[in-house]
Amino acid sequence: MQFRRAIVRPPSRTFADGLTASTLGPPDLDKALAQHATYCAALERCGLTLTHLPPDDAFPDSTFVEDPAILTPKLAILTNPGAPSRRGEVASIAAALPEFFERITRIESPGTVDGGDVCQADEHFFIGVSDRTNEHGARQLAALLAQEGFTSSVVDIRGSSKVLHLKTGISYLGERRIVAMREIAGHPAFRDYEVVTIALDENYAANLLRINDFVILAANFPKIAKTVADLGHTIVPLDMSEFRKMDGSLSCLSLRF
Ligand code: CIR
Repeated sequence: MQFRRAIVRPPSRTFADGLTASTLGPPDLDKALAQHATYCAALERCGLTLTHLPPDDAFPDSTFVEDPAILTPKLAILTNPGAPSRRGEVASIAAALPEFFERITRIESPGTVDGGDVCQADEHFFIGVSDRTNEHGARQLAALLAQEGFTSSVVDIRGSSKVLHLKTGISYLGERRIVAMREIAGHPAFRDYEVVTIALDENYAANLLRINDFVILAANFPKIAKTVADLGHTIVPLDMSEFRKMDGSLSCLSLRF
């Protein structure tokens, strides 16, 4: 998959009021802004042209722009986020998309979907059913993707306490390889793929970003960094400490297309 663009939005002054189950303490906004700027520079290094949306104090989690939309080459799908406090984030993402997409549709209630539950692996999409994405939403999304020529399969992660979204626990590395936390690595949906299992003490690094010729990885996870480098990838490590405090990871911070 080649990506050319991404949409990003920096954390706002209300960032620390967002949803989180983490026990790592409150985030430092200045540090988060610096980490976000470094993240944007890394996307540019991977060859992407960025669209910067302004920070939005009304929505503390709005820096996690991945969740309100799912982008395919021809169709943009606005989601209906599972957390009520995040539903209002969809409007400003919707306003940013017509510049790039002729066809835009949406997930309708009672279906809910968070973009973080949707993992694209070339022509196939894994759709996580989670505390945020319900079965109704997953079915709507699968039908929309099928119309675009994509296959999909559902991965139910509701029993996985450590996994907020499917992509908290897996990433697609390209070349039919999936990186996965141990607790979901054996899921039958992945049986036709090579699965690289993350060491338990590196679970946070399961969310990585393959962008064109690069792999962006959370910094300080040496085992997965070595594995990915040994597979021939050029690694871009990024300090994600402040976003991790708000249950955020690398993929959440951009919409890539
Ligand atoms: C939330 O709980 O919704 C945010 N604090 C974190 C969202 C992370 N997004 C993602 O994994 N795609």
